[in-house]
Amino acid sequence: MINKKIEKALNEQVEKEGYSSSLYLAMASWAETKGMAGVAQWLYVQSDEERMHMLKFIKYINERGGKAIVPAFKQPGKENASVKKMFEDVLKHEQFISSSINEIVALCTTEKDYTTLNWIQWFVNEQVEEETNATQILDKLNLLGEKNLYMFDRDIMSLRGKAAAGTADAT
Ligand code: OFO
Repeated sequence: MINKKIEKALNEQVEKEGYSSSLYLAMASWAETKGMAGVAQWLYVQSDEERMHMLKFIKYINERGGKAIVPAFKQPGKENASVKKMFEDVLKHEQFISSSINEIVALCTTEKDYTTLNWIQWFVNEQVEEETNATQILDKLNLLGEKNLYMFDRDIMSLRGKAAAGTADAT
């Protein structure tokens, strides 16, 4: 059974993962309207993956005798200044999520909740991958330069299979 402090922290993470899903969905939709099918596809898959992360938290809270709360999610921005700025925002957001997961790890230690500590390791590893993916995409953008967005869009399309596999892992 999880204690109230852990339950609260996990429920806060439900909100953060759900917001991540909305954020990437909004970015996907924006990219689609700009004709960037590859970027949009990558972000749509990413949004699905975040929804799976949210579900993992919801199910774990309930399984451990807590009560998962599905909150209202704040509305993400509608516009992005550029593709590069958008992926910089993705990386920044993932760094924020990593620090949030690390705070839960620290809380599990102080609360001596070794079951949740063990369970959350999946997310610790997942965050390494999330930050690496965003960094690699920014590296590609820097290599190609923003003038070569068509090539970048084609290239990111080839990452779709890998991202989709990540979604399957999250179930
Ligand atoms: Fe759920 O990993 Fe991104 O936010």
